[in-house]
Amino acid sequence: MGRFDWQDPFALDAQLTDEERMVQAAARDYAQGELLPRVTRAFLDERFDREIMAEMGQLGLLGATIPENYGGAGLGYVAYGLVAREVERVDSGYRSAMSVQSSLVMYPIHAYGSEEQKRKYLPKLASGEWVGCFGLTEPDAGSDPAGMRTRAEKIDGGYRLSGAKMWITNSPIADVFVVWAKSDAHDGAIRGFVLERGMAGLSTPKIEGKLSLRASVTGEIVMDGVEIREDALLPEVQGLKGPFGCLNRARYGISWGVMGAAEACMHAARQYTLDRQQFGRSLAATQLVQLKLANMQTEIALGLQAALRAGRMFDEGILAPETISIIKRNNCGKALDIARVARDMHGGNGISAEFHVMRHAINLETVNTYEGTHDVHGLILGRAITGIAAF
Ligand code: TGC
Ligand code: FAD
Repeated sequence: MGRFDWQDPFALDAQLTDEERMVQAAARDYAQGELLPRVTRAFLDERFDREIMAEMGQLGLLGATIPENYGGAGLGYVAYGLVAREVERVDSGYRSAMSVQSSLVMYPIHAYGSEEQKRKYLPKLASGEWVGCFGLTEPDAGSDPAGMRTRAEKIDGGYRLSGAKMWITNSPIADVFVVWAKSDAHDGAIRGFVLERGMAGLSTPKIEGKLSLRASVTGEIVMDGVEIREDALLPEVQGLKGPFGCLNRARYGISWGVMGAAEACMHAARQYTLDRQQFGRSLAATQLVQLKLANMQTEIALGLQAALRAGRMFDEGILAPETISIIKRNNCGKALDIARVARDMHGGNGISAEFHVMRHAINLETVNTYEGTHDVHGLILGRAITGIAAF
C-alpha cells in the first residue's frame, strides 16, 4: 500500500511532467515571494499594481499556451492550469489579471486574428508591456450575451462602434480591448474587434466600491461612436462561438485557480486550529474541526484531479465545453464553501485581513459569478442531459 499524503492524496504531483513541475515551482515562487507580501495592502486600498503584468510577462506566465514565435511560452493546458492554481492561492484578482490577458485577449487574437494583428499585439501582451481586456458583458446582457446592444455600423473603410460594456476586468488600465458587437455589415452577427486606448469616443470609467476582488481593477468600456479601421475586425470568427471559445479556456483555468484558493484556506484553517487552544486542547483535536478539514480535503483532492483530467483532454483536443461547465461550477462552488468554513474556523481572527481567509471567501463570490454563474453552468449541463434549453 502507498503512504497517505494529506496534501496530495491522489499523488497529483507524480502525474505531472518535469516541465509542468518546473512551471508550477516558478509560479509558486513568484506568487509566494512577490504577490503574497503586497496583496493585503492592494486589497485594502482597492488597487491593482500594473507592474505585476510586466513581472508575470517576464516569467512567461502570460499567454502560456500561445506559441513561442508570438512571444508565448508554448506550454500545454495543464501547465496553464498549474499557474492559475499558484497565482490564485494568493488572490483571485491576480489570477483574473493573468487569465484575462492569456485566455480572453491573447487567445482570440491568436485564434481569430490576422497575421498582422498577431504580430502587432501578441508579443507586447506576452511581455506585459500592454494590458488587455475583454468586453462581452453589458449592463443589460450578462448571462445572456446574445442580448447585447453594442453595434458595429459599417462606415467607409471600417466600422463605428456604439454601446457600453460593464464589469470589465482591467478596462481602466488596458491598452488593448477585445470587444464583441453585433455587426450590421454581417447580418447582425456577433463579431470581435480590437480597439486601442486613445481612440476618439472610447472611455473606461472604473467601478468603485467593490467588496470582492478588490486587488483587481474593474470598469466599463464606453464606446460613443468609436471609429475603427477595417483591420480592427477579428476576421476568422463570427457568432457567439467566438467569445465562448475564449471563455472555455478561462473557465478551465478558473477550475484550477479556485482550488489554489481553497488549498490556501484549508491549510490556514488546519494550522490555525492546531495552534489555537480552547477548552484545554487544540481546536484540531475536536471532532467537528476534523470533519470540516476532511470535507475540505476531499473536495480539493477531487476537484484537482478533475481539473487535471480536463487539462489532459484539452491538450488531446477532446475536452467538451460541458465538461468545463462541470469543473468550473463544482470547483468554484466547493472553493467558496471551503473559504467560508475556513473563515468560521478562525473565529474572530477570521475577519481580519491578516489571516487571508475572508479575502479569499469574498473574492470567490465573484469567481462563482463571472465566466458563467454557478446556476447558468447548471443549466448548460441540464440542457446537455435533457436536450431541453431551460435558460
Ligand atoms: P447557444 O445557442 O448555446 O450557442 C450559440 C453559439 O455558440 C456556440 N457555443 C459554444 N462554442 C464554443 N464553446 C462554448 N462553450 C459554446 N457554447 C455555445 C454554439 O454552438 C452556437 O454556435 P452556432 O454556430 O450554432 O451559432 O447560446 P445561448 O445564447 O443559448 O447561450 C446560453 C448560455 C447560457 C450557454 C451562454 O449564454 C452562457 O454561457 N452565458 C454565460 C455568459 C458568460 O459566461 N459570460 C462571461 C463574460 S466574460 C467574464 O466573465 C470574464 S471574467 C474574467 C476574469 O476576471 O477572470
Ligand atoms: P445576471 O445574468 O443578471 O444574473 C443574475 C442572477 O440570475 C444570477 O444568480 C444568475 O445565475 C441568475 N440567472 C440568470 N439567468 C437565469 C435563468 N435563465 N434561470 C435562472 N437563473 C438565472 N464580463 C466580461 O465580459 N469581461 C470581464 O472581464 C468581466 N469581468 C468581471 C469581473 C467582475 C469582478 C465581475 C463581478 C464580473 C465580471 N464580468 C466580466 C461579468 C460577468 O461575467 C457577469 O457578471 C456574469 O456573467 C453574470 O451576469 P450578470 O452580472 O448580468 O448577472
